[in-house]
Amino acid sequence: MVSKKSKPLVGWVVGSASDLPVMNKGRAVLDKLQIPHELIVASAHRTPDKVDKLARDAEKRGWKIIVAAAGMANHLAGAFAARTQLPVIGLPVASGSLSGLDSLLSTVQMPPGVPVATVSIGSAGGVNAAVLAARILALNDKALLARLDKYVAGLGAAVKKS
Ligand code: RP5
Repeated sequence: MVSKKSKPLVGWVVGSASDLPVMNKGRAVLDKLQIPHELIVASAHRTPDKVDKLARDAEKRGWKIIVAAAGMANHLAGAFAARTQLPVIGLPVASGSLSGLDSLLSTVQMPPGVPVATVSIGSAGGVNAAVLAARILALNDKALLARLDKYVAGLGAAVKKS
């Protein structure tokens, strides 16, 4: 995304193609902030070898942060956090009969030493995953910090209008 030449700074992995619509708002924020990213479908349980390879190649691909989004008791974010020292943001998706509670718990309840920064369930969480990724990247990127400030100021303006 952003430019075909720029390496993706964020690897956004989803557990199933059926989860893709929930990702749109968050990915739109990354686009707005001009953060190059790539979207990949991979499941910790159904394509474990693909997840393993992605995690091990993450830094080679240019990724600085991983967003892992999936529904049910998915363990996708934890599978990445177990294999790389990159920060992992977990995004629970409400795709099962427990409306995302299963996903939330399997994402957030990590054992000590293997953190997953977990955001809220669904598209609002997707937006927060993108903004959190931007905040981490902005630690070393003043231009991005300026874009982030502008984005946050826009949020305030939206509240005033309503
Ligand atoms: C999870 O199982 C996926 O992330 C998805 O949310 C859920 C159902 O997957 P599909 O049956 O739609 O592929 O692993």
